[in-house]
Amino acid sequence: MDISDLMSRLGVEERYYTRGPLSVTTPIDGSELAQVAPDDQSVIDEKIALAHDAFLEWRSTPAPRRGELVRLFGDELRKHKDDLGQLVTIECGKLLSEGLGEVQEMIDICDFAVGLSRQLYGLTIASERPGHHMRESWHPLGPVGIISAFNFPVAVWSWNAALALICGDTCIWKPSEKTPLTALAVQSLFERAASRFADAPQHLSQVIIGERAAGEQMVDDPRVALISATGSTRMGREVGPRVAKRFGRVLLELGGNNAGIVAPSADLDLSLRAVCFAAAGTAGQRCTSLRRLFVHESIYDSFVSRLKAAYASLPVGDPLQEGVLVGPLIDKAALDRMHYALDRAKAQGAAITGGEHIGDKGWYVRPAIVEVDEHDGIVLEETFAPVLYVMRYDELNEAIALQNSVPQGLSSCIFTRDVLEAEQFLSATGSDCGIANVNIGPSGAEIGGAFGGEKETGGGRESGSDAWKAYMRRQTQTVNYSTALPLAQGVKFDI
Ligand code: UN1
Repeated sequence: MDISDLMSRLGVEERYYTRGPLSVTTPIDGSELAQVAPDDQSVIDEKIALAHDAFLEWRSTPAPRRGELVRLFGDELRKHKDDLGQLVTIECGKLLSEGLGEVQEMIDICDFAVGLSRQLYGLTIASERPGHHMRESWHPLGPVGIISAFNFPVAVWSWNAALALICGDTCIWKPSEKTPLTALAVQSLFERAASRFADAPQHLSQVIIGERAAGEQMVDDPRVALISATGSTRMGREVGPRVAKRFGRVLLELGGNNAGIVAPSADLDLSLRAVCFAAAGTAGQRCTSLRRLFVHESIYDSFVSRLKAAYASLPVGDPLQEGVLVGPLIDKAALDRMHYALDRAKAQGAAITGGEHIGDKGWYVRPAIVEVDEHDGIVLEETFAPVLYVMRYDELNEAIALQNSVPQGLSSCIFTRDVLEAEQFLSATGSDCGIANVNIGPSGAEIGGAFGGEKETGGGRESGSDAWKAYMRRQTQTVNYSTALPLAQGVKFDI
């Protein structure tokens, strides 16, 4: 596939993607798209130094001015939405509407960040001492290292970068080695925006191209104040302790094993569509993809047979083609992991529908429905593929307990028209996930909410709400505007 026109419209010079030992392929047909050169240790060191120097300047640019840069970047994204969206599809294999949707998500978070740049509110606090004034202020933190995954190659970076930039931080991005081209394109658009911003320091945002060692170098560097890492729990388990060792900050958004409950009163047409999108959409490669489904036994047989029929008719194929709903898996390793999961399920006595490898180019599969009796074994693991484990339930409490009984805690949902059930699901004794939805699948979140989850999902929150606070440092300030020196808690120290 020739991407040179696309890359040139996105402003990426040929030398960045036509030479180097790292081959970039498209999952659409497995062909090579480009070759990129990894940054060596000294280049990475230099980029971190530049990000640190840029931070020292950027932190004193007023926040609403910083917002102006993000606004200009949002303009570039609007102008290049079609090209960047197409490149996302070519590089990671999601549907074209999803590639475009991802760029839309970037535009949305830019808009959000621009507004936020005038709302980085602190607090005033009532002091117990006369003539004293207490307040809490938020200050820029430092360079932020962003690790992103192949499945959302640009949107997840933008959640972090747009907030970090308006918070006065600078960014260093280590994209997935499977998707460096979209990162180079975004970097080029960002540089265009920065060139239109009077007095922007250079090097506010940079990309590191490389494999695992490149990420490790960034993670271990004490100049990088925050590491925001999105990806597998395995990756987070390595990143977390490494950053903790140097007392850096982490924001982890890791794996999910997201469940849905279809209750007796559910709108079954709506539930069916939602389940198909959430479990088979994006070829099951969202961290929020639906992986486990609990269906009430009174509707199980009719609902699951409709689900199987819908699955059998899902158009699988080239994600650039109109009408296709399921694109390819990212690579052969993903296909192997899917087959491994299905083999284990079979060994557990599951009944499997679908799951076949389709065609001889790219890594296409028929999404699989796996009916299991026991909520155990492979069902407790996240497999990044369209595998949906389906189980019966009798009592809502029991379904909620099972949904919560996995190590991950990202997203969850219930389909019901019974307000008591819906509220129970959302209550303190309901879903234990960071995201809980009613009559919506677990995936496809908007940027306005805080995004992330509990337990092995890592606890971090990105994107909306007050997630910005992770990118700033909090300072408690006390000012004595009297001539006396009263001590807190009534302590006496008269000299
Ligand atoms: C991810 O899969 O890493 O909720 C992020 C969603 C998207 C983000 C997913 N907005 O599906």
